[in-house]
Amino acid sequence: RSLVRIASAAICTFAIGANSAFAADAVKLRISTPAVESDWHAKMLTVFKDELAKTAPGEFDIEIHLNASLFKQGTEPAAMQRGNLDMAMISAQDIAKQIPQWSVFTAGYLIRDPEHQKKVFNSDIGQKFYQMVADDMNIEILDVGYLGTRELNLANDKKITTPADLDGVKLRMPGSDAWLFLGNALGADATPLAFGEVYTGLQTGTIDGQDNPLPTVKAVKFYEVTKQIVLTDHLVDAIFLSMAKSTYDDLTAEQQKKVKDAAAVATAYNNKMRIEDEKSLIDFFKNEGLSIYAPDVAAFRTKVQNAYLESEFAKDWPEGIVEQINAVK
Ligand code: KDO
Repeated sequence: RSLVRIASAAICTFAIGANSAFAADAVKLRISTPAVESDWHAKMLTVFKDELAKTAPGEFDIEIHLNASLFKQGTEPAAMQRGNLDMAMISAQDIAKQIPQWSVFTAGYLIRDPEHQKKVFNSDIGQKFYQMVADDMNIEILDVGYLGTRELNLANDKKITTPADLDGVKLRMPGSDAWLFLGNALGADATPLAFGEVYTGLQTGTIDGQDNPLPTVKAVKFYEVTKQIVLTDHLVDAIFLSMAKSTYDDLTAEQQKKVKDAAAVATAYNNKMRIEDEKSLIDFFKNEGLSIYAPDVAAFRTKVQNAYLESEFAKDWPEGIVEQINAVK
């Protein structure tokens, strides 16, 4: 293989100049995400790219496609599985469509905070669940990033305190069963819509609200078309920086290590920035004229946890997994 590489580099050098030799040999990595440029997980991809440029100069040619411009939200796992896409940031909800055990990580009020999230996925539990994704989906999870704690963000200013107050509220959720279940469990009428259509949906009134972490509410400017944020803290959300196994397995062991190390640097950057941002954003939204409500979180927690424990999803969870996750300190 290295002989072929040297030969192709030599031909390339001869044909189009010395500087192209590296580029011709570089592993192309196309990444697709619905994230907008100013959101931290989009910036995390740039950190990943910059880190590899330092640790493996000339070895990778990374293309980042934002705003779902390459693949629609939620179609990235299938694209990686078909060999049409190298990398994406996938959600537990995406994975749960193919691996039902993974729906445990779509449950509201289970993961307690970003630190708990990191510890769970770095533990044996995480390693076991990552292995399922490698075996059953042919996708290598490089690392977990904290997407943020999801809060309600509604177009009108009718005060929301308990799940009953959400009765009849058309709450946009991403389009999959796991997401819709969460929206309904909160007490709302969950309505599926792709991320890129949410701003207009709020503006035109086709939806009454949406849920996302506060840094995303800022990055996409949802505050321009909404009047309140309800601090339900209903899902400590994760995003998994992933690579098609077909791409990953073609890398040398050294490259695989560099890719994982770069993913760790990138997620650490994302997590730090996002956690800092979440602390300071309440004032930002207040200044933008939004009402910020502290609801009866215990009422939401009880309703949502019961809904999950009684759900069809829970039947697929590995025995004792909730207790094991709770026990991670
Ligand atoms: C969203 O559509 O609300 C969501 O937050 C779901 C996440 O899983 C993820 O796809 C995210 O959007 C996108 O990366 C855009 O920020």
